[in-house]
Amino acid sequence: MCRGVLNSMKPSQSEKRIRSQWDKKKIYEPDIAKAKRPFYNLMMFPYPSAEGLHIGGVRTFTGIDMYGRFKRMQGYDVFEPIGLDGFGIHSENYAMKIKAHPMRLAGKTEKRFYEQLAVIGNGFAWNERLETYDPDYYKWTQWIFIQLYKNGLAYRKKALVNWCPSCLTVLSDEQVVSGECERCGTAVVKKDLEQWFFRITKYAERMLRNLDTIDWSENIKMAQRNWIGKSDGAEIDFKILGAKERIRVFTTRPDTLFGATYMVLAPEHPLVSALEEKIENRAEVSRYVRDAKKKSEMERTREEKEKTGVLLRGVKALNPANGEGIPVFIADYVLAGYGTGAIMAVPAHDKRDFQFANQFKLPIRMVVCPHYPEKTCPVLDTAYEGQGHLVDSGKFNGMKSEDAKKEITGFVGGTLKTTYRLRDWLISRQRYWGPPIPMIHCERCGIVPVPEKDLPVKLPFIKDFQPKGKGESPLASLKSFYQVKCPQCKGKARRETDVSDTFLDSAWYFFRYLDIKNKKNIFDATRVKKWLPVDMYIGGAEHSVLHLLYTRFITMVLKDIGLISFEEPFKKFRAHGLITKDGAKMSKSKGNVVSPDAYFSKYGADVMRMYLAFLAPLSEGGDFRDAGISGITRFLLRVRKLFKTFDKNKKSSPNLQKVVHRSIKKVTEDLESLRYNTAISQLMIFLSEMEKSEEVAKDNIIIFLKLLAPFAPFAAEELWQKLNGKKIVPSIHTSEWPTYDPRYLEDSTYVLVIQVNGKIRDQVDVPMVISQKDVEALVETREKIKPWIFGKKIKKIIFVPKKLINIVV
Ligand code: ANZ
Ligand code: ZN
Repeated sequence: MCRGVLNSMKPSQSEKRIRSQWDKKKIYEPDIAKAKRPFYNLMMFPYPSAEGLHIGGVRTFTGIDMYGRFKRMQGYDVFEPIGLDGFGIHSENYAMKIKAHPMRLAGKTEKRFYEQLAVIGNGFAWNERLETYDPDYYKWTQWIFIQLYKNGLAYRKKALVNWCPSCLTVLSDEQVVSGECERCGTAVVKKDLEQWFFRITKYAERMLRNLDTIDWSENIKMAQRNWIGKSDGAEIDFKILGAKERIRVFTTRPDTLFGATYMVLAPEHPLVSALEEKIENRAEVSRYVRDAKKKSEMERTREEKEKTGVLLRGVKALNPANGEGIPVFIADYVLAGYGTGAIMAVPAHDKRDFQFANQFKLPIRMVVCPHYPEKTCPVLDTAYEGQGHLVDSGKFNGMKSEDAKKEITGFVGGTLKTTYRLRDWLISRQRYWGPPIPMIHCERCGIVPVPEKDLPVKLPFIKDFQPKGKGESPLASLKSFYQVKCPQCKGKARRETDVSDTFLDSAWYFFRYLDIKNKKNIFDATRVKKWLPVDMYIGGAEHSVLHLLYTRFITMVLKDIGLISFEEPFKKFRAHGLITKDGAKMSKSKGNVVSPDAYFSKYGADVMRMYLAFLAPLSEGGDFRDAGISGITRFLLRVRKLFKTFDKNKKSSPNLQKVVHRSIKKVTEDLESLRYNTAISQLMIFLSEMEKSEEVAKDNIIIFLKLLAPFAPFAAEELWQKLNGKKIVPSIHTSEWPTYDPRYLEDSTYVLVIQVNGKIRDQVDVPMVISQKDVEALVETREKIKPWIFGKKIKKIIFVPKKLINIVV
């Protein structure tokens, strides 16, 4: 009986045929200039390696596509572009690993990537493809660099920077995860180098404030808030006995100043060398400074870590509140790059200081008491970090600690100050595979940007592209590249040889998708105005700081220089979950990475898309098990079987209305909230109900296919076309999304309880919508009720719809 039901073709073959129909009709290419209801549906920029896609990546791609298809059927002009982020250390390291050249490898990777993506059934706007290593693209990445420079947002500075000893390049703070290189996992060390930075800190407050205005996953917003790390406090100067220098500290607790019993400088603090004359134990101090530089920030600030430090013998500071002389240490738990790089230590009220003071036998003086005015404060066995009233603080005794912040700061001539944890974006990389930074160093004119007419500065092919580890890019050994004339004075000059961080490439790509062929401008302003900000953005939570922060920054800069009128790039952002394999994390070292190709060719895109969506809501991960796939395969076979057997002449069937409208509601709502798994469950219920029914009609099938279309776009299209016989009809994917009628959603009857004087005497099935008058008439006819009310005077009738009626006699 199943003959003819099973499609004899391999699924991937019939899918291919349908794909070429779609391409011909261009249903996924919106008219970018003229679209009426634009909807920008975007997945985070992928950076594939030549090994190809990971099944988790495919789940996200198809996941965002389900949303896009849904929106398209709701009448939007959906734009779902695709391209690739191919520059950067990730691709370069992979090239080195397989002993290939990144420039050659890029072509292979690209081809394979697009081939893999072609079969997953996404409604990509293929015509707008872009790759970050294409000179037509990075010309504008370089142009952005120059705009930042011209607006005082790109500068060079010598600083202690993160250095990955394995990638042989500097990294930005964001690329150091738990003290390790985000790309290769090697522990990062500090190096003193002159580098290019972007002044992202100027935007700290705006980036923080705007978070309240965008619809993003809450955990992602939180990660951004923490990373920006706003803190309100004060800067206070401490005199040094017998020296003109002062130690400036940043503190969030100026109210505890009377309890500052010692001070700490970061080992890298400039005062350490400025005070050299006074320091009696110089050898010990320089040894400690040297060791500290080798440690990562993470290592230095770990809370449970035994504190280390060295007393600066011969140096004494004065506590400005009480004039007390206090010792000064260097210790690596104080970081050079935060606040002022120096602290006043208050061991009674700061855990780190408490631990240090105990180890070094320093006085611990409680100055904020939670038990005020009872004078007996307990002996502390840990720091008390909360609020209270001041004690042991001279004329401030008894003041609330919150109020004392401002008072004490004023008393010692300090200034209230807000500090951010965020630091400027280190943008230069001593590597090969990236856009050359478009700057020229001239001995006479200083730094001169490459004139716009000379862009792009093309990345030359260099056979020996390996990083050298000397703090220089391989481009620094190519004379024909770096030897240039100064654009201003025409004198001898040297081209910058560092390349920019790959996160700059991916910080603006969604602008260019709208206008990839534009030779004159970075993009056309009217197109950008029409389509941006992005309506729906989906990507990995691991980029919650890195990519999303940089993108927001670049967008704000583009606004400030007058190119666009908005400053947040993504209206809505949702993070997706991660896929495991048989319960374990998928990783190359475990050898359990699922490559999508074999699966897509064996089962077809419809089955794989649905299987991946069925695992869990998109925001959550799921476990990939081969055994689970057959359930979906069977489901789609049952759909085809039903399609063969239903009565095509039957127009509609009232008995199925309830499940039809319930399904429309459920699938619509679940698609909107990316809970594809439960949408698919509802489709399964819908199908079973139709299988049980004798009277499936054409209308039911139409709605079912439409609801199925985002998930299984090929089967839906094929059956939709068949349904219309020989007639060629527009694609199901541009047909209208069905709407439900709420009347069908409720149960049609309920059990009404009948009481007399509050006692239950009877119950009866009544229609869901029944008036009180009808209920009263009905009750009078009930045999069980008659005796209770017969001949009595009815005083009151209480009717609670959908529940009960109580007759008071
Ligand atoms: C005195 C004090 C007393 C502090 C007290 C805290 C509690 P957040 O909130 O993260 O901004 N600090 C300042 N600069 C530092 C640096 N470069 N490295 C390490 N620690 C530093 O933290 C601000 C607090 O962290 C500052 O306030 C300072 O310690 C410390 F009862 O000053 B506090
Ligand atoms: Zn010059």
